[in-house]
Amino acid sequence: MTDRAIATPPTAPTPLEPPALSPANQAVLTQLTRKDFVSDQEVRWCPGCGDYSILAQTQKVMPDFGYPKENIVFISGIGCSGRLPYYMNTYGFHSIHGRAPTLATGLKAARPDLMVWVITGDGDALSIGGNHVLHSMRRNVDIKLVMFNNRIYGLTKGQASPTSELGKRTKSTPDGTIDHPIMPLSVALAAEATFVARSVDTHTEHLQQTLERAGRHRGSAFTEVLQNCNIFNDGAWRSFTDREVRDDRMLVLEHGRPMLFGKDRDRGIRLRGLHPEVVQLGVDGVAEDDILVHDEHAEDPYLAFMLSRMFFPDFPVPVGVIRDVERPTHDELLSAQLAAAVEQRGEGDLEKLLNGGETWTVEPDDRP
Ligand SMILES: Cc1ncc(C[n+]2csc(CCOP(=O)(O)OP(=O)(O)O)c2C)c(N)n1
Ligand code: SF4
Repeated sequence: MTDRAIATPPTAPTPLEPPALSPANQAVLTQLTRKDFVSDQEVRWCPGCGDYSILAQTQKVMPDFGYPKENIVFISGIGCSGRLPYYMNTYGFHSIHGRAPTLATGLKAARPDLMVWVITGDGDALSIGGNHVLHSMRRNVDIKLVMFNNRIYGLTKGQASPTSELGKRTKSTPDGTIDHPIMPLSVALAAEATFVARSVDTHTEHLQQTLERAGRHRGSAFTEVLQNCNIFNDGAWRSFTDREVRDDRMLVLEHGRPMLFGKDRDRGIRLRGLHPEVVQLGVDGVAEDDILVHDEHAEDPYLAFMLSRMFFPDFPVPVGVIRDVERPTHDELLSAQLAAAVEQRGEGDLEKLLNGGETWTVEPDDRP
């Protein structure tokens, strides 16, 4: 083995801990409320947009984390969702299209003590920024990525997005889109995100709890929020999120509890071979013991992937935490590797590296 042998990575990340503060600053922190996270900027979303609710819930959960405002950063790409950092009274970047995870990766590598949130849309995250989202997740960068999914490009006035349904007529697809839509949660799981969840803009209590869970996760946290763009795609999720139908058409996941749903919690999800099926308790001898029990910490992602594929009208739409597992984070691995390199080879010298002798000349004869 050479001295460059693969280092043993630290086992599991420590839960996200706020930075150590003096008692005086700690006292100030405990008094923070939602209002402290509201900036003085005028909110410029269309009246009735689902973004308002996501902003309000985000501001509401912030004091719970015990982080000073100065240690929290919101980074966005381009789109209506991209305006959110202006409205948070924290540090923030409104970056370029699809690149928020990239900026967040750099920031987290340089300042692991910061709590970093990435705000993105379905187009920003899955189309323009698909590559960047993918790699931030597989690296387990400690960022909380919240993707507002309105199934449309809002800011550019209603073109089809990667989550638009097949056949959807939009300004960019006047005869209906011919592209199969992406399931964002499946993408996040395939990309190895260590936390994957879904909530809805109008289900405010559930959204608040989900953001709180995402915020406490150490590692790459992907949260899809089903959001209504009332101007260009009104009612995209209404068929299963409306108050009158949601109990029957949504499955609220809880760790360790059977996957039951319905107003009377009398329907559930059972596994038949490799496929889920909806069953009715008491019919054909189905009992609660037959119903799948949700395990968000399962090491293998198979059932989580199954949940990520379930959708209305064939299935109730799962919401809540689909997966929450531990893996060393990117910044932990990077810090450990840097420390080991310095110990073995001493402090680096950038000047020496740049002016080092390892250069070569390409001769005309070398060309193929
Ligand atoms: C490189 C690049 N491509 C395209 C655009 C145009 N553009 C701006 S916002 C946007 C779509 C945003 O949609 P989404 O991410 O779903 O966010 P929403 O506005 O719906 O919140 C596009 C295509 C751009 N600004 N830069
Ligand atoms: S265009 Fe749609 S997503 Fe954008 S602010 Fe207006 S309602 Fe919201």
